[in-house]
Amino acid sequence: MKKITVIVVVCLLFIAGALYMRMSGNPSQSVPDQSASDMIVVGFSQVGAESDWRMANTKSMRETFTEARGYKLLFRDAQQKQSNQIEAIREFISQKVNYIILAPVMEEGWDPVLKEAKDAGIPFVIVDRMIKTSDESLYTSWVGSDFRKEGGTAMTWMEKNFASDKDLVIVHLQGSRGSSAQIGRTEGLQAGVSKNLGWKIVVRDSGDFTQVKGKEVMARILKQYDKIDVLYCENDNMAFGAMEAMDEVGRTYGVKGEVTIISFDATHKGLEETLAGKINYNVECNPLHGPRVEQIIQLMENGNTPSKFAYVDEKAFDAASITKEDIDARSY
Ligand code: GZL
Repeated sequence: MKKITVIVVVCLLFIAGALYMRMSGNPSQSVPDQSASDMIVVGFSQVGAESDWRMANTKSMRETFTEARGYKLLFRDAQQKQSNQIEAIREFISQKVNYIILAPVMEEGWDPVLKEAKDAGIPFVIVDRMIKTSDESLYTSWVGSDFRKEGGTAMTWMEKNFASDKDLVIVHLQGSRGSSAQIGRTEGLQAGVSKNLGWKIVVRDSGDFTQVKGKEVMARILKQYDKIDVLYCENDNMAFGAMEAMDEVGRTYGVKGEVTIISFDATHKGLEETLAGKINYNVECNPLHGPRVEQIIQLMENGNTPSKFAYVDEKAFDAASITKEDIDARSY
């Protein structure tokens, strides 16, 4: 009798153990990797999570490079630090990924690590912002925005709405200094100001593309300038912060206010504020790069050479004409 009891207890313990292992998802119990070797391994070094635009960009890349679609994505968030991006790229090289994708936080300082990737025979795709390099062969392809053109679009709108000789007090909130987005949008404003002699940039400071910094910088500027005609803000999140700062001291802005706001990105929230008349003009910067980068990778997978540069089409939205349908029609 005793022997049977022991056997039954042992069997029950074994079944319980097996059930536990299965429930806990222990890898040794999970389904073996389906042809893991067939997966295209993509290492993606992302700038960070500093803005709504960046989150939309990350979402587009994550939705594109999924295992169900044949990819293994190694995603690294650099928290807006180039040193973290360089470390991530070296990790990708050591892991022998098939492709390295870089959204560079700034333009300078990439050649050494690009060379290491080239020496390892790993194709390099740059996305969003641009890099400065002494050897264009160090990367295969770039897809992103024409930031100088975005700034020019904003100037065209300003010239339609402000006479060239009108005395304009302009406050300039720049993005992360040294990034292509900041460099191009700043060049656009600079070109407009040098053409329209009444326009004056009275102060320029960086909000690093974040809402918190944008608010902090604008709060300081509001103490120094009791008359501001235009806020030229290099992305929506800094504009949101600047609006908070103006609300706190009772300064008005937008279509019915003192300060005309020009912003960039045309994120969902940015367009809602434009529809509400709080942002006067919003220049789109399209973040949906996932499919574009995949197209480049697929070309290379099939032995073809992708074009070196691909600019995305972008538009702009005026508070005077934007509709709710314009916003509802967009995927971010
Ligand atoms: C632009 C992108 C910029 C956005 C910001 O392509 O690099 O970085 O304008 C983001 O919102 O932080």
